[in-house]
Amino acid sequence: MSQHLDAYPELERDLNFYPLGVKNPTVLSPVQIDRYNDHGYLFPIQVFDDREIIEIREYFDALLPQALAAGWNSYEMINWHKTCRGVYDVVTNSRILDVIQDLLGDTVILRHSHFFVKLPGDGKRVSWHQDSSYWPLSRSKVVSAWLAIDDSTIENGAMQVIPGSHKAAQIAFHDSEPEENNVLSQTVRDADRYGDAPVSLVLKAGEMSLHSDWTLHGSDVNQSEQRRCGLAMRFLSSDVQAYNGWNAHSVICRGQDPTGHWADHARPTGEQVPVKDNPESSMNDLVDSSGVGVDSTD
Ligand SMILES: O=C(O)CCC(=O)C(=O)O
Repeated sequence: MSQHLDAYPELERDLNFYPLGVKNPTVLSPVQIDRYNDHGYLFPIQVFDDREIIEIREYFDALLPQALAAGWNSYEMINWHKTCRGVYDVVTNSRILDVIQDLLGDTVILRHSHFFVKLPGDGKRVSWHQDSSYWPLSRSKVVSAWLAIDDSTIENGAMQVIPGSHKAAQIAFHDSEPEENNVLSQTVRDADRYGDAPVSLVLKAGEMSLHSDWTLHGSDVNQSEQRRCGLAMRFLSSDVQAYNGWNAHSVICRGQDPTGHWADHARPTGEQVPVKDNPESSMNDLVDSSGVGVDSTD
């Protein structure tokens, strides 16, 4: 399979890495912000206490069977904040937003949300990749928060990152081979060439990690009997522009978008599982994901 350097050459995106951080952070320390910019990730960050995360997990335990019954697989629950009040309430939680605001500034926009649910025995991995490589956005200035809904361990396939890899910005990638069992569709080969030795982001339920959109990351197959559920939330500010309709699923969580470019979905009134074969809800969301179910260059 051939190697690619840019999934959207026609968009002429700004593919540089931009360090983030405000002058007077309120939650993160300046040292933590420097670490994020130097290493391309930060963890663990405590968000929910035991009681709170148990409540969130129970909510998710009830949502997952409904998703599967509606025909979604456990990696396809994308942008459900638009129709499920419980998901919306997590992605707009003020403790998460306080952290993100220390990196992005006063305007915080949730661009999309994505559950990555590794079920025991599902055999799926997430091959080494960079998020910006998939996304038709410019500038590349997105911070991802990954909230552990279950404990995330080495055995159940915790996410791994290559420290410092974000500084290279776009790295060449290949189309994933079927035998990789990749949830997504791009693979960066020999990932450890691009930074320090891989670090496993082992998290307790209720903690989250942050990673830059250029940080090389991935995760191995779940080898345990325990589910590994994480909710990835992608945040940006109004100085980022989306192409191909990727501005349609957002929530303006803090501040304002003077450009009027970003959608601002309201808090859902209840719990509505998206309909799988509805092009309005499903296909846009699939194309809007990190490449789930679409070709490598989507
Ligand atoms: O949950 C995983 O294993 C991978 C998540 C990921 O690729 C991401 O959040 O960008």
